[in-house]
Amino acid sequence: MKVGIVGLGYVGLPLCLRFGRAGVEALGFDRDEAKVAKINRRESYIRHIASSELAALIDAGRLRATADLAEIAECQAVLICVPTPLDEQGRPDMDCVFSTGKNLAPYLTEGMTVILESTVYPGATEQELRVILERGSGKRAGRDFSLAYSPEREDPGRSEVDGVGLPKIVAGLTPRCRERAVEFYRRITDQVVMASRCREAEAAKLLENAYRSVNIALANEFKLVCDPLGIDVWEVVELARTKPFGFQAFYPGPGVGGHCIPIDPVYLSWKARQHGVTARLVELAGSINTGMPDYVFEKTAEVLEQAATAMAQAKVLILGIAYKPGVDDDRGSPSYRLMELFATAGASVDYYDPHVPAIWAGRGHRHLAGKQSIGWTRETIASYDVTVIATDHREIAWQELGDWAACIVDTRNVMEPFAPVAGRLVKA
Ligand code: SAJ
Repeated sequence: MKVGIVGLGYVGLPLCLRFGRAGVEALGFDRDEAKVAKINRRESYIRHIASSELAALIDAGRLRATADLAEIAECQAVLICVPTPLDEQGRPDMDCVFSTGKNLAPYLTEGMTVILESTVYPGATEQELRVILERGSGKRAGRDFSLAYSPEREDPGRSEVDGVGLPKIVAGLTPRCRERAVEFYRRITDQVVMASRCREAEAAKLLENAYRSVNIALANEFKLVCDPLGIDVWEVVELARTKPFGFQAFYPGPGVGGHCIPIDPVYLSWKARQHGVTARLVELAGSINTGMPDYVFEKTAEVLEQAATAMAQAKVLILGIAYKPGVDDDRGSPSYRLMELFATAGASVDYYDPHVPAIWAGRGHRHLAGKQSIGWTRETIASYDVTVIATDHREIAWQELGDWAACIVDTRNVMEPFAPVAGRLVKA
């Protein structure tokens, strides 16, 4: 059995490994020739995937990467795991999915199974991708080839979640299409969950992540309310989570980053508006989360003012650029918004992140491109008027920070045990 996987990122590459480990030949496709070359050189570019894992499968002839989609013709199934970001106007950007469909359609063969894994709005598989594949192949979905949808369930940064124990939702254009897709997934997971149609499966993925966005926004709103009331919102969450049922703890933060939670709910609300419905709660949650960096900036400005430090003369350190602890991924990180706010206000801003040595030019923050993480020394840390903790990476020496930093704004409630001198720690 040979499976093609298009898109070798944090979803596609682990899938290649899972199929390879299950004895299926995995052929990875990516338009980025540098990624293809790295994989074939047995070099992993994903933190939680060891190069030795690639090497073992490549040497066993069960993993290979290529940029040539024509090789799809050798596969019995092809899984599409390409990004579905937002465009400049904040609308769903389906270009990767549609161009992948258009480019692979000429190589579809009789009996092949095409499975979309990317997070999309409901209807994308049955109404849009299907048409692109049929037009480009001259074949009929559901008759000449099978078409299915199965939302990706990768959790960046938790490498032990290797997909075997994770239930996998699978839907098909027809029951036969679904059966064909299930045959492939049963090779890599013991829990397949049948969806009746693609649109329910597409919507389930969006509900999973809108649920997180809304609950994170609720925690953030509680922070905005508790602060003027002099209430410690983190203690409130800890107390509430003693309720063993009907409550799941979420925590306030400096904003919501990554390529799932800030984005997926917009695929839902955008589609809803196309059908005359406004997903008000989903949209409001997104705006609350988006506004958190501004709140942290304001709180820090107050701290500088109390220390009689003019913003234009202030030296500010942002601790953590990655969007969450334990990952080196900075996509959509609220830390970038924070840095921009301080820079616009005239302060000089640096960052420290053990996982992000330098800011990559492609991140859309051109003026920050190339900026490097500072070194971790007493002198350097002490030289900043204020340090804003944005991402609480486990590896950071919090006691040293507490001893060295002049003033700390803690958005992750990580500093309390390291008890900096009173008045030098503000939670925000
Ligand atoms: N965040 C908070 N407070 C919280 C939880 C998260 O401020 O209580 C922030 C994080 O700092 C981060 C952002 O929200 O900036 C997103 O955090 P996340 O924990 O949701 O992490 P993601 O974006 O990696 O979400 C992934 C998702 N996986 C997929 O989409 C397949 C999500 O469905 C998972 O539930 C999540 O990982 C997880 O459980 O960690």
